[in-house]
Amino acid sequence: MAATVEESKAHGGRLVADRLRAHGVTKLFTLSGGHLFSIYDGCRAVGIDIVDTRHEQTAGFAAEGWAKITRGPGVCALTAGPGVTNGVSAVASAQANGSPVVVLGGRAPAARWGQGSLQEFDHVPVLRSITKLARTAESTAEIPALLDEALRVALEPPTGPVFLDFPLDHVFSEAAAPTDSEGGAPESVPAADDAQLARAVELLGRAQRPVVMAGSGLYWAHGEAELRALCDELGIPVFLNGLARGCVPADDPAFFSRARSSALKEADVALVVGVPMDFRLGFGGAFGEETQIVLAGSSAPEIRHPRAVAAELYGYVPSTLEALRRGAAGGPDHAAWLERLQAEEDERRAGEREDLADERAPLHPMRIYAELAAVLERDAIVIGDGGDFVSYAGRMIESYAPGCWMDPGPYGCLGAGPGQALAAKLACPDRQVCLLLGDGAFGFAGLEWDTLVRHGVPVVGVMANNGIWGLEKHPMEALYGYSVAADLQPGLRYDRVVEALGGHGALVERPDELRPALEGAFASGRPALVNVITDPAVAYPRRSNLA
Ligand SMILES: Cc1ncc(C[n+]2csc(CCOP(=O)(O)OP(=O)(O)O)c2C)c(N)n1
Ligand SMILES: [Mg+2]
Repeated sequence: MAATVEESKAHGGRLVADRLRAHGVTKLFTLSGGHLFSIYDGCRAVGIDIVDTRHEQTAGFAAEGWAKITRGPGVCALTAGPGVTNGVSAVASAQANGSPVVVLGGRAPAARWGQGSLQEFDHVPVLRSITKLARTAESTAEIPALLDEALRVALEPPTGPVFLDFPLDHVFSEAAAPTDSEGGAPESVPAADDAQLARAVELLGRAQRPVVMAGSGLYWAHGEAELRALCDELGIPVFLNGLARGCVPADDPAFFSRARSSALKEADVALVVGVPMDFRLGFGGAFGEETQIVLAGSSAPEIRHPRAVAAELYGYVPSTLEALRRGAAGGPDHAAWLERLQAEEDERRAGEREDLADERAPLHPMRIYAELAAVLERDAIVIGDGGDFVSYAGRMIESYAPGCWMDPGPYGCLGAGPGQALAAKLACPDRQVCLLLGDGAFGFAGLEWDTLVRHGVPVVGVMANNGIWGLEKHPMEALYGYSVAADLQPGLRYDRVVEALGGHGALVERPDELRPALEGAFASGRPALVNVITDPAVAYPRRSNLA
């Protein structure tokens, strides 16, 4: 007797959840809305955890945090209209960071489109400019294929966010469920061009003063082992920014940070891996005029080169780096160059000691980093959300493994921290997750301590509470001699806010109170905030604020 396979049917939300599950998704970050109910029902049925936040921006930033920590897709579901528009900053941030975030939107019913349904808004034109793909499901039946395509596109280099929305009528209706359960893998990345590679090998092999500058693209391409081998074996000093921090551990002999500006200026050859020549590299001006630039990445940068480059290596980054290591071996000795940079590195670090030991009350923000260094474990995940306080963190926090440092990235959106911390701790429950916060930054998403409490996620927040929007107040005063819109309430008890939300709070007014407060916060096993009152007179020494 011939077997007849009875086609199974499922509602649109279940079809969404099935495809997410097939691609290994285990968490859905969201804030409730009726347009999403069938997606929740589907997730519940297939065992995807639903993590609900207090604002859609946090659901978006949590999805991005998940993507950053796991290097897999981070998924959020935002309800129709205001839910989606509330998530827009997080999506723009994911776009700037190359984070493979999958945003699922509710949508007013297709059958009544244009007649003014509740929360009717055409998201796609808004989202198209900040995603790799933005589409509306035109029927229930096309949902599985649409999900597969979206996930593939998000993960293909250059990785980045995608958006799908689901009209209420389609997502609540039924269609045939595909029988296969395979998640479609992204296409494999081709190798870099041979001629360009030969040119790069020749340049690097002859370089007297080479440097490597690597950024987020290295991390997304899983190139850390090959980068480290290249730098260690060839004796090339390496500087890291963005998500590349930790890809070469801070105690590796090739790792440098303080000597960056002179190293990049004096380098004869700079290998620039997975980082655009944007404002962080002075639009290319961070390198010397004579520096020959070799660009490497999974794909060509989206912004045009601000200066001429000597070779361009676009393709599978690990094999590019390995080919460079093999090809450029046996070149000039770089010992003198490394020594010269090490001397500068040591001198600059010595210059920080005074601030690290500063005894003032309210505290110098640098003192917080001295105490934190003693409390943080080697694999702690540290997240920055704020202005000056986070600039100090960028300098002072050492990362020893990939994915240990998160900040908003070049889009610089305050309020990203709590969502990223929520996701990081859910992804890595056994590791410390420390959220460094400005008092200003707290205002954007501070209520998410409720989310952390409800979901039992013991993130430890450490706030530098200077009572001002420090990164704006000091520059405005320098420019105009006065400042407006730059003051907050001094000494505000944000720790009590966190206590009221069900977390652990501590107030620190003097340096000697800090260490026990930090230890107590980590030991509490609860979402915590250590509210450190810091000196508003201290401004981060920076050259430029906006460029
Ligand atoms: C969403 C958003 N709004 C405004 C800004 C501009 N901005 C950048 S840093 C900063 C000050 C942050 O103050 P705080 O978090 O208290 O840190 P501090 O500089 O005082 O250490 C502001 C307002 C921004 N980057 N993002
Ligand atoms: Mg502040």
